Amino acid sequence: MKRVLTIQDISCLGKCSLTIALPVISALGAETVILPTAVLSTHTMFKNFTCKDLSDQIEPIAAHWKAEGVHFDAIYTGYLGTREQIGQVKQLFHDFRGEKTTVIVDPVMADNGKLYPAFDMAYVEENKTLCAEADIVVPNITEASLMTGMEYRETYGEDYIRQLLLKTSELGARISVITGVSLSEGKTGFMGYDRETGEFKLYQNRRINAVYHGTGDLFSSTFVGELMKGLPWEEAMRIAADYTARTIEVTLENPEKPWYGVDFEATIPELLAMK
Ligand code: PXL
Repeated sequence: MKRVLTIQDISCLGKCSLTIALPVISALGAETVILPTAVLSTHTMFKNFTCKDLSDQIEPIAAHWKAEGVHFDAIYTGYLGTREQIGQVKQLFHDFRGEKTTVIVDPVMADNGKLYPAFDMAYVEENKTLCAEADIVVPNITEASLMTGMEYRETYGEDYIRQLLLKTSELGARISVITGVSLSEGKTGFMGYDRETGEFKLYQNRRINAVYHGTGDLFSSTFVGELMKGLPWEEAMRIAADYTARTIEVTLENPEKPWYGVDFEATIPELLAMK
């Protein structure tokens, strides 16, 4: 069985980061080892959330795993708390990266043109150095524009996304994928670039007009789970895009009108059947 290490916060209530990565990657059939970087009462879109940083646990946990000789097929990072923690995560990459380990970095820090409340430009700079260590990076347009210094645009064409991808790939990862790319009315998806082959891959499916928290984490976690099944990256991404769109659709139909996260629990059976 493939074994994935995922490093991100645990927001106890809120359906994002580890509370998405653990069930989704496990459901897709890979053992999911978690390293919680902080415990929050909720994600940071709630008011008055509590946060306990767990940075001081990272090194002892890693030391124990090293002593146990643990191997990971993939290491996937999402929301991290501080610049110092990014440094610790880079050390983990060095400690646990085997020849066949795929490192996936989702540089979670911003969306819709804005940084999340906890972050500043110094954090962006540090995240660039994390992306440099990855095999695959999956920023959204806001994160890619912040990291490359390119202007953030709400309306754009394929040329802008290609430029953003080329600049993102200069950070160092072999594969760069920009998520939330909408190249025509009513469509959204991703565009990716493989630096070794020079190929661009574009996928667009239906766009559902709703914004929910945690959909980036759902997308990345599904991507990692599908990748571990042995799919080529663009196929794994396509399923992640289809599954995320379907889950948003189902969430919109919920009469309880959830606002803080999506009903991925309801769509996991569909995910398992997706090809
Ligand atoms: O979904 C990204 C995310 C993860 N973790 C925490 C967050 C967010 C987005 O705001 O606040 C704590």
